[in-house]
Amino acid sequence: MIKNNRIDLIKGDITTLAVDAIVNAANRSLMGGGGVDGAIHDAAGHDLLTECIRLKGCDTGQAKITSGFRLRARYIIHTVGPVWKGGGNDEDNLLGSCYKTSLSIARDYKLKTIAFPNISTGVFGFPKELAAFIAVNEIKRFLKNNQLPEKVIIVTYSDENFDIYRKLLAE
Ligand code: AR6
Repeated sequence: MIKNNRIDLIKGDITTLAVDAIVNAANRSLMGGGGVDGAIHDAAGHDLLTECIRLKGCDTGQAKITSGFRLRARYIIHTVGPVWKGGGNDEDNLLGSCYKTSLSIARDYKLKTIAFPNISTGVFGFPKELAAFIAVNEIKRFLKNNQLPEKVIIVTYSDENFDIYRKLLAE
């Protein structure tokens, strides 16, 4: 684990964390899927799908909150990252917006700890280095301007992403 003031970096399974909220890298339907989304739905149980159906989807770059159900996390903030289409389709801003809107929801719910996966870097194909650069910039900017959340945990799942973030956070 690497600690950088209010940002921690870990490698592991986000579904196991005892934090106020974990962020889900969902799709616009909010009906579940593969990757981290599938893992979160599996771990939280079927009641999560029932609550997600009531939300009637979510736009790319936006976020919606649900209970954490059977997770150790109290809440799940579902955000929809952009699908990478080459970079000319506002992908950077939309990815930044995922971090910003998720952090805003956490602040409005007065949450102290929030854990993020590496949104869009799996099935959605966003280049990993660029995604990490955007994530760290947005998180740092938000923390500078807000007292809550107190702590952001970046959860990487691969050695490759862990190394990318470790270098970025050391700068
Ligand atoms: N804990 C932490 N990170 C994980 C876990 C886990 N348990 N499982 C995977 N990752 P992806 P996306 C990492 O594909 O690119 C789904 O089908 C993974 O290694 O989950 O935003 C949705 O329903 C990668 O670095 O999300 C959408 O349709 C990161 O999580 C679509 O995929 C994100 O990979 C979203 O694609």
